[in-house]
Amino acid sequence: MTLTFEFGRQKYNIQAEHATETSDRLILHGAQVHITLPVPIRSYYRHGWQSWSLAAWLDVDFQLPTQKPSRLHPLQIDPLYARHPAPNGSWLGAVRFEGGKVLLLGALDLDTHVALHGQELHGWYEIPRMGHEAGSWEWLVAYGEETSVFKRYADLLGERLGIAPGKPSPRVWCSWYSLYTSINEEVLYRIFDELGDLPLDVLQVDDGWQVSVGDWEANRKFPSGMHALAEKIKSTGRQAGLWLAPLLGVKSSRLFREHPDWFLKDPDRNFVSAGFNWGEPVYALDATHPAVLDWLTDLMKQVRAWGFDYLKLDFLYAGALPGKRHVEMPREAAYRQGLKVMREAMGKDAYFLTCGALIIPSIGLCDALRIGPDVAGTWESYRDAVLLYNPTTPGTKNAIRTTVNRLWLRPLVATDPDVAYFRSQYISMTDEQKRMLQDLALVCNYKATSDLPGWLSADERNSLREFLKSTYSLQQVEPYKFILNGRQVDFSPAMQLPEKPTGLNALLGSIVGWAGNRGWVLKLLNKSITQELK
Ligand code: 9PG
Repeated sequence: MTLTFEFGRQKYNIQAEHATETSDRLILHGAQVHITLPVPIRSYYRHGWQSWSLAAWLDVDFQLPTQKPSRLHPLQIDPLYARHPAPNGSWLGAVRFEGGKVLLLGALDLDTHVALHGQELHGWYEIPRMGHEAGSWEWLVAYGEETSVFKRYADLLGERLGIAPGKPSPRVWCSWYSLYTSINEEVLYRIFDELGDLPLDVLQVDDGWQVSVGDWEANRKFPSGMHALAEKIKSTGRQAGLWLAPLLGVKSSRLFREHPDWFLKDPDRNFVSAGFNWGEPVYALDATHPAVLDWLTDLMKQVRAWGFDYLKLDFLYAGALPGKRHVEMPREAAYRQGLKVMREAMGKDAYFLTCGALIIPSIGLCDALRIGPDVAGTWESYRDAVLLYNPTTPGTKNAIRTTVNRLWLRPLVATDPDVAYFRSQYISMTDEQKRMLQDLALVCNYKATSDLPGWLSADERNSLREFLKSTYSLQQVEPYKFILNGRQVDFSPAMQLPEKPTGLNALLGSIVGWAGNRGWVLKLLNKSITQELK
């Protein structure tokens, strides 16, 4: 039915099954809702599906490109909507009018999507739930200042999904953004010693320790084993952290060879692609399969028994890819069930960081959530920003843009902006750019670095120490501007989006996009990334 509501002295026509209104909020009910916007809009807030997907305010005439190469879609966006013709996003959407006021349409449950069709916001539940009464499909409509509108949405999400227990955010050293997969026992043990008395709480071993993606055992580079690795970390007075991608498997893994039936397939019985990484295609476990849930439980218990108390579970989007599941259920509900099982198995006292993770469906189950793409030693790359105009690839500008546009999640979960850099070696960012990333860590209250002690000058080591020790007062003055300890911090320089290439760049972009779909090219790129800083 069509209902009429007034916001900012304008009448809005809304189609929904019904609505309930209180003084500060309007809740719509319906598997499909439509809001006709009576005044011109200036920009649209699109909210990406998983950690690395773009969250940003887009000018109304800005067309987000279909990302290239398409083989990497699962790593960057919700692949189901990769070619959706209208501006769209997961769970919520918002518009900003001339004058600055914002109207937000936000789902209060999973498996939901919002798109903007001209002057109409459309929200829908992907699969009307079995066993759900019509009318329990809920949406918040909120109008007003941007920060207050998003706060109202966060509050309601917290009521429904729960909020993180609010453990103090640990200060983390993570091996990825210096060593990438080139880690080994000897190198790490030396670094752990060299970190000396820097005020760090967790030393987290990232990708590179495992036999294979799917086979989560120490590889030959860790002859003393995982228990010894955790012990070594703990002997320095810190907690041991470990990275895993528990919902992924590559075909060359023992896991895949022994249990191909555990992997997600499409209705034509082909394995569903979870993207391409580590030089090969990657596939997704079906987290509705009881044997998979048992296996995940055992894996989490094993990692805890080795002595790791901080778990960075990565590439989690794999648990929600479209496909035909062992138990038929909406894909994000399946994701949440998988996450819940892993959380229970690791125990509440473990610190649980989700990464490559669906944003809203992770709320209430983890302690911290990565809310942007990976940072890198570069601000942006010619290939990704100019040729491919891709806003989701690893790079500091992309990371800051999406992270800042997701700061409204702070009341719900610890928000991880990825690591900050203090080194000047093996990096091509200006001091201002490095500073922006450090400031973002303070705004997020999540401090991490990957810098190797041997790469830091005495001054840089001192700056890192001060950063780790610092306490601060924070005041938000505009969506992208803060006062941090009396100093103004402005993230606007990271907000601009890559532009559509023209001329030669457009031609080169098509070639690179095409080439990027060939496995051998991606394999070469993967190699160059991991060898970049050796
Ligand atoms: C380890 C890394 C680090 C990092 C994670 C994740 O191909 N990709 O698009 C792609 C995106 C992110 C990514 C790797 C590949 O990084 O965010 O912190 O743990 O995995 O492999």
